[in-house]
Amino acid sequence: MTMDNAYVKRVYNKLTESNAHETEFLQAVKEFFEAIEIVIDEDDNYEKHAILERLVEPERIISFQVPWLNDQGKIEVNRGYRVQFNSVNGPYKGGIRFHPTVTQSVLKFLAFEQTFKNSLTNLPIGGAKGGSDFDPKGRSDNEIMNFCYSFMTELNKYIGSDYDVPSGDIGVGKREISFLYAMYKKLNGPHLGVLTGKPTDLFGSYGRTEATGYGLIYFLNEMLAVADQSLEGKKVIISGSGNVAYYAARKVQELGGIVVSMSDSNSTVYNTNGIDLDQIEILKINSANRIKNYHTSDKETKIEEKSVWDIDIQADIALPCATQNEINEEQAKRLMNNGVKFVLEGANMPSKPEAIKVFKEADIYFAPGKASNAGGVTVSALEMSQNSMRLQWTTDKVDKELKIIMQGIFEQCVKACEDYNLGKDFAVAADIASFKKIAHQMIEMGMY
Ligand code: NDP
Ligand code: 2IT
Repeated sequence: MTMDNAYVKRVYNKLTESNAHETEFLQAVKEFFEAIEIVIDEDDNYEKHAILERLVEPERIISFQVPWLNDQGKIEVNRGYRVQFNSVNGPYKGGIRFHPTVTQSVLKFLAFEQTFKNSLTNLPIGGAKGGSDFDPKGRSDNEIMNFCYSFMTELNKYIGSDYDVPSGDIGVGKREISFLYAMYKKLNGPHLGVLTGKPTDLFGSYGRTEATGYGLIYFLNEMLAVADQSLEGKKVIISGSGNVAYYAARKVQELGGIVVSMSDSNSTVYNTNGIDLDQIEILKINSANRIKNYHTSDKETKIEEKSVWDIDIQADIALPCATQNEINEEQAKRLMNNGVKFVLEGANMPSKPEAIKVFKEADIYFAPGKASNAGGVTVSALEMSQNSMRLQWTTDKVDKELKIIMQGIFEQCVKACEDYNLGKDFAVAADIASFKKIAHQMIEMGMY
């Protein structure tokens, strides 16, 4: 795709000048602008109301120092951020990531995408993301606690249960959310809804931990149905072995699919007859454990110190669930050669633009993260509702709501495909459907 519309081109060129080093952010905006150009062409009101200029500028970025004490009694210092990108659709909402690759550019791309993802859920949540370049790997519980307390000592000034509600992302699960929540409470008194993804005994929502992975598979089910197929007997490549990957894998298996691979940043375990998810669970419980320690006596199970995308595995479906830009052009071609017909993004922006081009040329089914991984933030928003109502729904009720919302997102994509003659280009469809909603809200509110 190209950028032909003069307004779109002008805003993008200006953005590249003012954000020259923010490569991930520019990548996300470029992909989005190319997709929505067709809508901008239809109506000059978007330009009149400066919609694009306002959409690419975060409403606020908070950047702060995080000093903390390690187990050797030494002070370490990291950088913390919260990017409050867009509140048109409600209170800022989005995860917190702890990973050494976190930069302002990464968080801006994630918060930008979150704005549109959250709009697709039809729940009242705006877009945000936060995090730190802190590396939790190899740190003790005590160090994690010290870090989280210090992070929240500063962040607490800028968030609130009706204002900005963080949750988890890479490197941030229930343990970290509990520590963050504890410090928020200490400083501000009890505010149940200020973080989501809490453990259920702290009134987190049942089903939040599983939600992103399960939601991804509910979305997959809708896609398979359109193609007159089902998960039964399908071979599924999954990357990553964290929160999203693991629960996606469990749901695949529950619905009769065969998980043929999982990975971490060092290694991949694979077997075309299926891998043992109980082994992955054991590795997950001890976070210091790695895929290379996967225990098996099955001669056909192989473990290699390679990315899953660099290994030839015959499969029907691929679910990238690790991190951004994990699939390049060559790796996308390998997937096509190995028979993959469905690629659904569990991670945020895991496919490079060149990889997406390969998928589109091969005319396979492709679902962009902002549609297919929206299950996590969906149940986060349901956790906000439950906390406001001072009650807790059953797992079953949450799961039913999640399914309905994932189906709703799928239908919005199908409708945009029909309205704009997009074939099955769900990547463009998700951008168009969410853009039109947010732009309309902005125009209704005037300059906002
Ligand atoms: P976790 O921290 O639970 O797991 C991350 C997994 O991805 C680990 O297996 C990790 O391996 C691997 N990984 C991380 N970084 C890299 C890298 N640079 N190269 C290769 N592998 C890597 O995170 P989540 O499962 O929560 O998140 C995974 C993806 O899903 C992210 O893109 C996140 O933004 C997205 N997402 C998460 C949601 C949630 O609710 N948690 C909701 C929607 C999207 P290792 O242990 O070796 O680092
Ligand atoms: O990328 C995402 O959607 C998340 N990490 C979940 C955000 C949330 O607020 O639950």
